[in-house]
Amino acid sequence: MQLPLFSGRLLLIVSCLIAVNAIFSTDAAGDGPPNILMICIDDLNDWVGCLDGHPEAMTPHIDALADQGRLFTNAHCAVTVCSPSRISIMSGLFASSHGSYELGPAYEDIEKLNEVPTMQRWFKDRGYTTMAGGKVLHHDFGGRLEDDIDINISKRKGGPRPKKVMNWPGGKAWDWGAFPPGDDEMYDYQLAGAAAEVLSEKQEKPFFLSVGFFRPHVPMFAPPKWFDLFDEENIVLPGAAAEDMADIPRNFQYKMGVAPTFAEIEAGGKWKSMVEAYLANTAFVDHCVGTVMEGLNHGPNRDNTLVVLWSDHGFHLGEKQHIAKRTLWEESTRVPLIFAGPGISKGKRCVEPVSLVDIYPTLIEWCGLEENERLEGVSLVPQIKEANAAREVPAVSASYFGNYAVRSRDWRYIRYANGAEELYDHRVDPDEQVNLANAPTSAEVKADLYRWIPKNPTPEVKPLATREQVRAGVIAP
Ligand SMILES: [Ca+2]
Ligand SMILES: [Ca+2]
Repeated sequence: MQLPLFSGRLLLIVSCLIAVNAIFSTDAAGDGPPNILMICIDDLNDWVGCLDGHPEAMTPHIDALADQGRLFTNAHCAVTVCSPSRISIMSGLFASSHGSYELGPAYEDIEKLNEVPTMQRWFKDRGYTTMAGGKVLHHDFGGRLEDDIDINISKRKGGPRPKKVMNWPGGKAWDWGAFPPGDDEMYDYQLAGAAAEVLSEKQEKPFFLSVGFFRPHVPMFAPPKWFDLFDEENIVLPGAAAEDMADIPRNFQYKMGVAPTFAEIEAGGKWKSMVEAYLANTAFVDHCVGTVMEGLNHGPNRDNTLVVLWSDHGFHLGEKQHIAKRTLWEESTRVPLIFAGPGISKGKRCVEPVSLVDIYPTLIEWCGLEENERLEGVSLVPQIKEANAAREVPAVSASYFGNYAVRSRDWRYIRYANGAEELYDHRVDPDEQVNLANAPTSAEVKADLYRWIPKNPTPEVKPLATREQVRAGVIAP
């Protein structure tokens, strides 16, 4: 049916245009609302120069970005594994609301998220062109989310890998080494080039570009030149004292079987080699960040683009006798989080505890978009404007159903599903070596932090298998 002039539909379009113009006019530069460049990194812990996690970390581009804007030095993921961490970031909800703690199911298959728009969708519905490439959501934007992204700039992620095992036989996931010969064969590097190209062009509408790098996630293959930066024999190893484990309660990490154990890596004589590979892969991904930033800084969008960089969770390389992720200690939860762009003062750091679920409400507030009332994070705009702005809410992380860590400015409190506890005072114990949970003087601080642990969480969408229940300490081995 042909619509008559000034029909309801046309009036709707006209009023939408007025609304969009109203947003445009709020921008000081008069160029419209800011674009968003979101750089997502996979499994990057605090081994970046600006977070002082490892003395040999070589991350000049991430450090430069931190110097340009606001580095959050006490930022933590919502769940310490890829898929649920990213679902929390993109939905703005904690796992206690969406119920995902493992690698599946995908966002679009989670019932509790049926009516919950991704942040990309929220921006798209308010006038933005959405572009994405690489690993943003763990399972990509599939099913009903397919339309959330207007333009896919690169779908490849993770590769390539050599035909033969180089250092660690671990099926598809595990292994590491100097491969392939050149950067241009790396999918992350190709993605960085595609993103830089997009950023070097003037876009008609404001854009939200999500760029998801896969390294330093395993398998840790990167070209030889990145390994050449480090000396395996003399590499600095993290602290991994066995006696540190003496005051830790029985918890799921005793039965963790997802990654090689620390004992296996050490017995295989591969600890130094693995630490070197992680540093080399991190240096490589930092180079990719630099390529993207060069595209932005030499293009027409530089003065009207907000950059946010995050990693989905941390990574152990021996600390607490553990390899990889999924624990509730600082190594697993702490991540780089940086906001930079016009209007953000340079080089000041925020030490308040913040969560990756805070990104969604922050971007909405910064860009002046309509609020999304479902969001469970707290906007970081006060801390972006003034690095010392106080904040009451701590960062809460989860691992498997019913296990939580609460990180305040000074403390980490961990409570496992079986009731076991840990408490660390970061003012004097940044490596979390002395568990104060049973000290009589800890009662007050524990009670204060316990308040933030979710009390009636949504049941897990994919119930734990028996093996995982054992791991989680819910049932006996
Ligand atoms: Ca990850
Ligand atoms: Ca200890």
